[in-house]
Amino acid sequence: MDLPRSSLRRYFHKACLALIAASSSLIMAAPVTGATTRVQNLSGSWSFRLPHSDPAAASYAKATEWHTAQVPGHVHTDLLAHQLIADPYVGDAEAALQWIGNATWEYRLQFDLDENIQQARHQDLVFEGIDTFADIYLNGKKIATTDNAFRRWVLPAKSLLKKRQNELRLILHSPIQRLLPQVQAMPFKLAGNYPSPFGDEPRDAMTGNFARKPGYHYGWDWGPRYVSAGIWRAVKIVSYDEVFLQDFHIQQDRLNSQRAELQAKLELQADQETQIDLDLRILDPDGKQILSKNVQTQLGKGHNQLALPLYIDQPRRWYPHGMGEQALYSVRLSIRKGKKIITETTKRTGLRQVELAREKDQWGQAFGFVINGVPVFAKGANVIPFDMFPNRVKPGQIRAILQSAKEANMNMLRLWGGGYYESDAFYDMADELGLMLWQDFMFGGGVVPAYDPKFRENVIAEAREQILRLRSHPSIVLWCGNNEQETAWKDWGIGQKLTEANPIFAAHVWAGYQTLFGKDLREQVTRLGAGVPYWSSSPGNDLADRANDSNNGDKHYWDVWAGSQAIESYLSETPRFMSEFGLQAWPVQSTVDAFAPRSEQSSDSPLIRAHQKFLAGDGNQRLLHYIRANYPEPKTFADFIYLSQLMQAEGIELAALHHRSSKPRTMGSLYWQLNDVWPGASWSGIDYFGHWKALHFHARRFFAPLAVAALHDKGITRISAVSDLLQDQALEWRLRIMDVDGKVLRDERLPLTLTANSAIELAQISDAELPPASKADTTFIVAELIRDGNSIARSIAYLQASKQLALPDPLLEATIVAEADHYRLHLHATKLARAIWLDFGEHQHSLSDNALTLLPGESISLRLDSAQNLTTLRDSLRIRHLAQLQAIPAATSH
Ligand code: BMA
Repeated sequence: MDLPRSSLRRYFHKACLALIAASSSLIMAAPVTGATTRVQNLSGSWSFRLPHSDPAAASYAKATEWHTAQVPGHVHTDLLAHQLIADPYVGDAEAALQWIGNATWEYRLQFDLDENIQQARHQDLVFEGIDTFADIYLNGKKIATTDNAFRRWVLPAKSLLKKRQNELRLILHSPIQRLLPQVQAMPFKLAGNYPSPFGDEPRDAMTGNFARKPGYHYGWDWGPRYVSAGIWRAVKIVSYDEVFLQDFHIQQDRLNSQRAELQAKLELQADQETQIDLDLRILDPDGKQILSKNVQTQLGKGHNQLALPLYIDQPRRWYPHGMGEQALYSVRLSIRKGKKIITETTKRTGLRQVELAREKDQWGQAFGFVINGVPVFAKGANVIPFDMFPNRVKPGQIRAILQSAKEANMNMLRLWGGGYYESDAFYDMADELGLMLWQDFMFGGGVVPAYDPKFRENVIAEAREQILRLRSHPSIVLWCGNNEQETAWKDWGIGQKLTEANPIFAAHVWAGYQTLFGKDLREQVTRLGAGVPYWSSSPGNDLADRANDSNNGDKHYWDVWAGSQAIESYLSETPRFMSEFGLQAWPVQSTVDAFAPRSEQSSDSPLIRAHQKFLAGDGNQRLLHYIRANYPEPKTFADFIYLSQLMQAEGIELAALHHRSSKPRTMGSLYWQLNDVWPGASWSGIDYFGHWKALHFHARRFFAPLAVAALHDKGITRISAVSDLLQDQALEWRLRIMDVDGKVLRDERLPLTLTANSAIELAQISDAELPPASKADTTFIVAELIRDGNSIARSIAYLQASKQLALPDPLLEATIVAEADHYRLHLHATKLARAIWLDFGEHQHSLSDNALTLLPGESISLRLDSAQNLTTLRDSLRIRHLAQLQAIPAATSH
């Protein structure tokens, strides 16, 4: 939806310039460069070693020598770079690498001060992130101790810095060893997450919940345990003279299609009273300057807050993709003192309003997002970290995955709380791509010592810094206290068990929880979060009695998978907003090949099991349980990969289509999970290397703006049409009842006016009323939406489980032809070709579609991109489909 942007009128309201001089307090410095504010980057040639005094030194003597280190980085990746350890992602390296998390590490940098900062009046050493417990020494003097991987550390260093030969040294303590004594001393323990199976930490004294460090480092049910340490974000010296810009923010006071009322808010530190010139320019989303203004103002000594009102008439508002444009304005600020530039910086932001709809209605209490006044059904997935070692994540890797999310018609991602607050690049891309973000604070599960005021203070400082860093991003639409901590306490027996053991301590723990997640974090978000709503826990109902309630608030639904219930149970669960549900699958063959040789690929081989992390049971058995319920038995590991992906894709599709059909009762469907942290089995739709599993191809169809759902359950096929578009659609819908050989038993088309932003049930067809010639094992129902004569959405319902279908050989014909700069793959099926999967062995390629079903007599033409020549592609094309596993012995089917 393009908004009118003619007659832009704007002005700068000088009269309302507010100037408040307050007392001086050290606020985290914004990363501003240029002019008298200058930055020396201290990333680069660091060294690291295992100190000789560490108990591990005797066994790992080579690591006690100084080796070059990468900063930002992690000790695991530094050790790997020097081949001091095996690749943590290959084979079953994990157990043998646990000593690293129990050791102390020393990092060192020698440096000269850049010439242009030597005379600066202020020289601050800034660490953007340290994982986690460090003592920092500058030129032999201890200048700080750190205890939170999610915070920045700004350390005034002028008095210690020399022109030449400075030495910066960090001792990084083992997070386990640092916390273990205090945890072991507790008479009653707090429930943690996943105990280590490797013996590096006692199972009854888990330390992870006490550390402000990425929770997933301690092992999760989709990733390995690598309790890493490192200087994981940039290090620099920020120098300045008499005035320093600490924060710059564009506050949105009022916004509608007519007008945006904004304020440019500045926080400045001044050594003494002084006069400065501010130059502010606003560039519209096309980069055209729409405002330029100079203001002269007086700063008081110490901390100064400035508020400069701004107005934009007929603003272009930011929308999630699919609803409108991703309009982004840039505000350029230049601060001068006389002729001298103090600092120059640019802030990019989008103008949008976000509300969390919480109406009480006939079902309970709603949970849904309203953007610029328009209710939006959230479609997407949960995001986990992109790597065990964040320094390895390149912007291109993030972009490929976020782009894939957009391509699959997702409009929301939930950044789950067991990882870390993402890089600026991540949020910039989400703004550009129109992906709404549900941002958890970093609490992944279990119970934290929120009753400890020092712990809370540390979290509040972290929250404040992160909110200030991220509040300009229009993509962020929710701040959420934590993942699953409330439901764990209330529903998983954790609260009850502790109450039985020690009611006073339990009450203390719960009171701490309520203070941190009910009050402290809410206050920070309300005060600093630029109008973004706060939600105390997912799943939850904002601290109401019941935490994971289908009628109120958001829901995590794990009866399917964790509870082993049938996939059809998804159809009996109609939440207000489904923020987690999931099914596992193995990644594509080439990804499995990256960590295990073919000879080791079987569902119970040690290497395969090392990459199957589901810990609450046997993951491969759970996969087999779900495959066996619906599909033929896998005979080879390749079958297992194919069938696990098919089961995952069809299961999630069933749930997501049910959620979408239940709009407006249900207003979101975020499956678990979008991406992977390493190559292995998991709930992801995209694997570690960025390859789409069958699920992601399905997601592009089941999340399409216009969709049709034919959902068969208990002898009835319910057909619904869904539209996320904001205009009514004049369509037709087509219903066919046909068999696997192509015989059509019924074919009807009806006109359909699909109301904007709605879902409607079109028909209910019971098996009993199907045409007499129908047979349960060969007949199926095809529902389609038709626009201008073309099928734009399709859903197929089978009358019984796939393994009971009599699928014929579809007589597939495939041809590949070369076109200008790519290839085309033509496929034709004479009979029903169910669940086709195309690949080219080890040859890298990209196909415009995959994981598809062709109706009898149907053809499709796919774009194929590959660096390989035509002959190689023709020779290496492998086509899988379901009938192969049912008709032909599987051993010969791949
Ligand atoms: C959810 C998440 C994760 C977990 C996933 C799969 O509850 O919050 O903690 O990885 O389940 O079990």
